[in-house]
Amino acid sequence: MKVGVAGLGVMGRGMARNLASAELLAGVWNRTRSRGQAMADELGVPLADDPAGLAGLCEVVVTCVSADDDLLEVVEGLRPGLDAGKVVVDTSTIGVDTAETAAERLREDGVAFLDAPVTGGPEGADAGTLQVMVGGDPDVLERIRPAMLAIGSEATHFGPVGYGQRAKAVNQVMVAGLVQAVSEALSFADASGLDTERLLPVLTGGAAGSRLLERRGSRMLAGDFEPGFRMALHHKDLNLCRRLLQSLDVNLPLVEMTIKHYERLLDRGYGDEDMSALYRLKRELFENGNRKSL
Ligand code: NA7
Repeated sequence: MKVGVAGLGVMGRGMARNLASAELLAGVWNRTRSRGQAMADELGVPLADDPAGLAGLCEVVVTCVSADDDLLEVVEGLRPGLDAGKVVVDTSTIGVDTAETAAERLREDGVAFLDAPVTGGPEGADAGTLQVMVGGDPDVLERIRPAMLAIGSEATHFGPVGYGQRAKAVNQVMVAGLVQAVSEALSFADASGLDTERLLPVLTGGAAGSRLLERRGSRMLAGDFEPGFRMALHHKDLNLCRRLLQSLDVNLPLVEMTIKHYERLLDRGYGDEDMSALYRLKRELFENGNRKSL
C-alpha cells in the first residue's frame, strides 16, 4: 500500500515518520514548501509540488491540516490526482458537517473518505501510539488498517462519516476538564507555599493522576507553555463541541467556561502557546484575590 501525507505540522510529521518506518510512505506535501522539503529529505521520499501531485503518487492520502476550510481546500486540490478506488483519510479535528461535505465531494469521483481524528498529542504522533477514531465505510477501514496501525496503536470504527469526529468531540470535552483541573489545582498548590516538586509525584501516583498532569504538570509550574497542543486548536475544537451540543439543545458548563477562559488568553496573544497556558489565568486569580471570577 502506498500512502502519502498532506500537512506536515506537529502531528503530521510524526505520522509521516511512522508511515516511513512501516515502509508505507510514498510521498509528502506541505503548503509551506520548506517544511515539506525538510521531511522529504529526512525520510527519502518525493515532495509533491501540489496536493494533486501527491494523490498521483499513492493509493491512500492521509491529511492532517488545521481546520474545516483548510481540509476542504486540500480535498479540492487532491481531486485532480485521485482515481476511483483511492482513499482519503482525514486525521484533522473538524466539524461533522465538513467531514460529510468532503465525503460527498470525493464520492462523486469514486473516492472513499474516512474521518479519522486522533488523540494522544504530539508525543503519541511521534511514538506511533495515537488512538484513531474512525467514521466511514468499515470495509475501507479494514483495507487501509495497516496504515492506521503505523500511526496509532488502535483504530476504532464508530459509524458512518462524522462519527470519528463525534468521538473526538467527547475526548476534547474531557481534555478541557483535565486542563481546568490540573491548572487550577497546581496554582492553588503553588500559592499555598507547598513544595510542588514533592507534591507532583504524589498527585501523579494517586487518585488525581493523569497523563496530562504527568506530561504538563511540572512545565506548567515552571511557566513553560511551549506547544504541545496549541490553545487556539483546543479552542477551535471546543467550538466544534459546542455546535454538536447545540444540535442536542444543551450547553455544557465545562465547554462554555473553557471557551471563555481561552478567549481571554487568545485576546492577549497566547493562542500559539500550549493549552496548559490556562495556568496563567489561574495564577492571576491568586495574585488578584478575586473571589468572583470564573
Ligand atoms: P499545526 O502544527 O498547526 O500544523 C497544521 C498543518 O496544516 C501545517 O502543515 C499547515 O501547513 C497545514 N495547513 C493549514 N492550513 C492549510 C491550508 N489551508 N492548506 C494546506 N495546508 C494547510 O497543527 P497540528 O499538526 O498540531 O494539528 C493538525 C490537526 O490535528 C488539527 O486539526 C488539530 O486540531 C489536530 P503550513 O506548514 O502552515 O503551510
